[in-house]
Amino acid sequence: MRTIIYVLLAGFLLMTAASAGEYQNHSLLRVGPLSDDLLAEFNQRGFDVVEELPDGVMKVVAAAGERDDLTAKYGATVEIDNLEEYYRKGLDPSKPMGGYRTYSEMVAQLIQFHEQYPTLTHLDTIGYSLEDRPIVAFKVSDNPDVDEDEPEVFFNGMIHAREPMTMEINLYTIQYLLEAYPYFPNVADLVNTVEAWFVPIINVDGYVYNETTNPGGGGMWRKNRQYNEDGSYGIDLNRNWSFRWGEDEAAGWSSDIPSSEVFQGTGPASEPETQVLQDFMNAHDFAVAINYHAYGGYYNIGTIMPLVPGNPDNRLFLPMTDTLHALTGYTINAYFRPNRGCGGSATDWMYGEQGTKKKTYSFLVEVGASFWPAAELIPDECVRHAPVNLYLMDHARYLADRPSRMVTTSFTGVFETVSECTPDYDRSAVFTNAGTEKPLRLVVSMVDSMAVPDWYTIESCSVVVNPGESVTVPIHLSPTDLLVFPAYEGSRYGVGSLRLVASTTDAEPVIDTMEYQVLLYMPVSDADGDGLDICRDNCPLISNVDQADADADGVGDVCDNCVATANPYQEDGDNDGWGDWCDNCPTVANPDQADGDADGAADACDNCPAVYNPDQLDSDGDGEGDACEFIAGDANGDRQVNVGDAVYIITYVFKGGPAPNPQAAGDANCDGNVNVGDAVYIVTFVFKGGPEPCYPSR
Ligand SMILES: [Ca+2]
Ligand SMILES: [Ca+2]
Ligand SMILES: [Ca+2]
Ligand SMILES: [Ca+2]
Ligand SMILES: [Zn+2]
Repeated sequence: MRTIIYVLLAGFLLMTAASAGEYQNHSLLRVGPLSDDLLAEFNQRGFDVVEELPDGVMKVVAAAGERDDLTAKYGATVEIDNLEEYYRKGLDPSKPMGGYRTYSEMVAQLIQFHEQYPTLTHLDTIGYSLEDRPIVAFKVSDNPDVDEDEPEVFFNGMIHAREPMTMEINLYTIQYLLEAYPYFPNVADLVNTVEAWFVPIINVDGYVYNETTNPGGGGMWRKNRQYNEDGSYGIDLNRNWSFRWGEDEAAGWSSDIPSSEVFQGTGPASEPETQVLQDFMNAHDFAVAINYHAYGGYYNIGTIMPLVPGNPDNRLFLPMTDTLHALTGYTINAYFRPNRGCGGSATDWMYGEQGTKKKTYSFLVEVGASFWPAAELIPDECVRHAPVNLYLMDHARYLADRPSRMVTTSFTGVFETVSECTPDYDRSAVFTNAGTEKPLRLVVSMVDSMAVPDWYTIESCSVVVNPGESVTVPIHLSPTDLLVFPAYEGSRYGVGSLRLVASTTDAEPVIDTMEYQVLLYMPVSDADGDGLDICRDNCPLISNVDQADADADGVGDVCDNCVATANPYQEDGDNDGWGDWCDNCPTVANPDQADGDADGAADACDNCPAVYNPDQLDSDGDGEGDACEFIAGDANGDRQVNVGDAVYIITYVFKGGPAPNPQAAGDANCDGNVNVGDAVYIVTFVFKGGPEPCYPSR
């Protein structure tokens, strides 16, 4: 497999130029508000609306072929004429793709991960694009070559070719899981009990096209590279899936006009990329999926099915969206474009298609604020989304046995955030058996991974609830022994779950069981295993049983960046590991704190690092200390050469007076020593017209 990929990659590097096609740039236009008639026509035409402002104004990313239509028919004004140029200017010109990985580099990275972690990873070509490039999927789990009976989660990016940050987020999460595995038991537990699959780039042809037309990054091609019958190129792969394909065409979210940025294709799953992904998901049992897009800063849980009033799955979606919002601050667009569906979208197919596979609780996220943010922003963006991916993996464990159909009941009461170090937690949950004809048995229990014996007490943990009746379940939780994984590295918070199960009391199959997830934010318990829970540990991630804190600033010595100086906030402006309050050079990173001449001025800050000059005098203000700019013969350092220097030398040599500083300043005749000869030389210079000190040797 590996060899095949290498060979294929080599081939593509040669192929790309030939497959480029006619290149056209994209523009950002401002449209509207439009009259109802014009809006209907606009929707029918199908444009890529990237932003909708409250007053009916829309921002549209348009291909060159659409621009004239938009300005002539809909009165659009051009905000950014050449988006490719606009984005390229924000990228580092010295780096290919502005610092984002290319398709080939992405594959090479996955190969490298696999070589480094063969027992935790599996690399698979799940199919081929229109132009015959491998669509590569990557699995992270224990026993990676076996399809174990474990919940599966699907992550992907770049179904749209101009959203490279989404590939980077996929790669970062893979890397995090693999690197954290040996160190964080909770991450290891996730990897061992869940099968995480990643397809960092779905639309490989589109991205390679952008690599070809805009090798410095900023390429704005979105669709795949299908040649359409009207001579245009490309089908929007996120309108081509076979759930409600083309159904909302008139509403404008997808289009049957080939040149449109949201062209749905000639039929459901007409494109090889779509077929590959649908086949892949049908062959697996993904409980949860998240589809990464850029940009916007929000989640979208599908446009047609979820969260329609009365959908019993709302109670499963809502706590998940609450958590996503809590982890990133992104908003939830449950009703994005209420009057327009998103026919043929991946997110809708994943959840809505329940015949060829079980339903997948699927999310779309629009990350960041740009198609091509500067590459320096990649790490922050990746770190922002990793906790979401970990959470979804964790949560998939409770959805793996999801029922294929739901009965109508309701459950209220314990959805909330618990603040840091809350000592105890008393809440109640109300369960109502509404709309069913059967008595239900309500069982409240911890999910398996949380089964710490004295973690909670629950009364009435198994009760029968008749149709139309409600019961109140008191719940007492103590955070002392919570077993949760940190929301992010070093976080004091974690995400835990409580499962309440209502099942029928007769012998019906388990398929009529209902499960409820209750998400609790709790302080992580003794993360470093030193026996002190996190609310009390003065160094929560490093084991320190003695809790020593010499300067009593609340930060344990093993964590303290100024062990002997009270600095509770641990400021470290130059980020060199030494707190500002004890850093011997707080403005320049100098982790070694070296001070070679032992004058108290660290070498990194010293204006004369090889000469002892605690006063750091710099009379001419040129940054070089006076001690380094000495005048030959100026033994006493008063910036003049006169008889006083001769006296100074005599005093030094014969009477144990202070040495010239630097020594060389006293060496008036430049013979390498300071002795009486230097005093004589100075006297001869001052009174008898002798040569200048060190003249002519310097
Ligand atoms: Ca500790
Ligand atoms: Ca301190
Ligand atoms: Ca410092
Ligand atoms: Ca010095
Ligand atoms: Zn997208």
